[in-house]
Order: sequence, then structure tokens, then C-alpha cells
Amino acid sequence: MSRFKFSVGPWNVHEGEDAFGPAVRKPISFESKVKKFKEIGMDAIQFHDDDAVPAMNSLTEDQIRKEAAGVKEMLDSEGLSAEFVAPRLWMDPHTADGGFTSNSKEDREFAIWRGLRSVDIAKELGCQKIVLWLAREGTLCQESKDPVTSVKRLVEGINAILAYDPDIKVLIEPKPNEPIDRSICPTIGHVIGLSYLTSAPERVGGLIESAHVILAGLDPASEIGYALASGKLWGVHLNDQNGMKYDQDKSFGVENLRQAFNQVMVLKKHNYGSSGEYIGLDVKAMRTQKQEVCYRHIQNSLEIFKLLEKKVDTFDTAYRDVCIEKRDYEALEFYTINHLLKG
Ligand code: 3MF
Ligand code: MG
Repeated sequence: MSRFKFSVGPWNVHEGEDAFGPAVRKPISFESKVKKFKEIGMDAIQFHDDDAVPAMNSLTEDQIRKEAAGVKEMLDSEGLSAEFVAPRLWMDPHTADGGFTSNSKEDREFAIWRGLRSVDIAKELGCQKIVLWLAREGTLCQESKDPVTSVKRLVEGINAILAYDPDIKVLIEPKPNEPIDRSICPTIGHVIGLSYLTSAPERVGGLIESAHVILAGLDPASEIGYALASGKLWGVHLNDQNGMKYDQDKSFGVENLRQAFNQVMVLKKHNYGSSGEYIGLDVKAMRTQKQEVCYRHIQNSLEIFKLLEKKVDTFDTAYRDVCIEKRDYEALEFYTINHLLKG
């Protein structure tokens, strides 16, 4: 039995459209996704602001809160929690040039408005975490945004969210590129540095996604370790990624099992989850997947995570220590691979 709690977002079951082709599966209602997530073994749902309250731009603040309260009832009836709310700051025409770092004052104000509404929604859903995936906070044209001003604007936006509610925590989800090229917060090191520029560093931390780390050419377990050592790992998006190319969001462990094993190892060994943090999945089904098997990637990711937990439990740490003592890392590497290959 795993000691972890698990979560996914409704966007993890999607219709299969990509930059080069249209949808290939039928849409599934939010309610039926939530039911199925529960059946699969999830404990919580991750939300974008408009996953909880669709078309929120045209609603009043009261209406937004009321709609969110309705979603909370639905979660309660399924026995599920809400993990976080993330303002979707990349779809709206107001965010063409980014949100908090847009060159337009009106658009920066829009981003902050969505940030504050995300706090309102989070409160209604009974969670304290706001996730900022800073999709367009950067640029494709370096001369278009002053890099110092951009950092200051981002801090201003985060400060506005922190000031709005004293209990809310902000988790930045770093990603080096896609959809923009030059991100302001490409890695967890940047996130942690930025947290100390804000008005409440103790309420600003990170959410690490395996694929985003691989896209930066780094190692997920090392990045997770850095955030854990800093006391700032408040969420994860486990998945996999075949090298430094477009964002693939593959099922956890399917591309690099050893790398996945080491993520589970560091999370387990250093008590990730002991303050209620979730093992979040951010996985995408292959476009080839048919309608009736469009949840398979979530089931597989959960199963692979649990199998790797067993591998962590049965990893011979005494033998590891002997290898370390003798400085025979070839032996340790062979033992690790052999351990993973054994049934
Ligand atoms: C993009 C992502 C995002 C975020 C999500 C919640 C659509 O690469 O990983 O998924 O995880 O917006 O922060
Ligand atoms: Mg993610």
C-alpha cells in the first residue's frame, strides 16, 4: 500500500489535438472525468481556474465564487479533494504577450485579476495552493522585454496574490521553453531565487514537472532534491519525456525507468508528502489512443509509480553503502539496473 496521495487534472484526458492535427477523440464531461479519476485511485483533482469556472471572464466575482462552491459539492460527493488552482494565463487574447510580464499594463492587470480569482476559487474548493505555470512569461524576441523589468513585474504579480490572502501559497512550475523560447523561470533554482525577491518568501515555493526538467537538460531527481533541501517542494508533476524536444508529457517511467526510479527514491527517502503534498501526474495519452482506452496513461503512470515504490523498498541499501565505501560505482550501477530488471 502506497503511503502517497495522488492527483491529476482534467486536461490529462484530452481529445488528442496537436499543433499539426485536429481532435481524434470525443470530449468527456468534467463530471465523468472526476468519477473515473476516483475509480482509478486518485485522491485529489488539480484545477485550472476555468476548469472549475468555465467562461469566468464574463462572470462577476460573486458568480465565480458561487460556481466554485458548486464544484466543491461535487468533489465532496465523490470523496475527492482539490489540490491546487492554476490561473490559465496563456489562452486568452489578453495574454498573447504573457501575463504578469506583458508589455501592456491592461494585460498585466488582467493577469493579476485572474490570479486573485484563482485564490477565490481555491478558497471555495478548500485548498491553499495556487500554481503558476508561467507559460508566456518570457519572450520569443529578446529585445521586446527588458529581462530585469520582467523579473520585477513577475514579483509584483506574485506579491499581489500573496497580499490578497495571508494563507495562500504560490507554487511556481518552472519550464525552460514552449510556448515561449526564453523563460524567466526555467528551473527550480530560478523559482527558489525568485521566492526570496517576493514579500513572503515562506509562501512561495515550487512544483517540479519531470518533463520540464528533462527539457532543460537536467536530471529530475536532482532538481527534486534541490527543492526538498530548500523546503520548497510543494507539488510534483511526474511524467516522462524522450529527450530535449517538444513537451511530450508521456506516462511516468516509460522512457527512462532508472530516472523514474530515482525520482521515487528521493521523494520517498526525504518524506515528500508528509505535509499533505500530492504525487501529481501531468500525463497525456498518445494521439493514437482510442476513446475507450483514453485513461490508460493515467492508470499506467500510477501503476508504474507503485511498482517503483516496491523497487525502492527492496533496494539493498547495505550493499549500496559497501559500493560507496569501496568507491565501486560500476558495481552500484550494475546492481541498480539488475534490481530494476528483476521481476
Ligand atoms: C505545461 C504544463 C501545464 C501545467 C498546468 C498546471 C497544461 O507544460 O505542465 O499543463 O502543469 O497548467 O500548472
Ligand atoms: Mg505540468
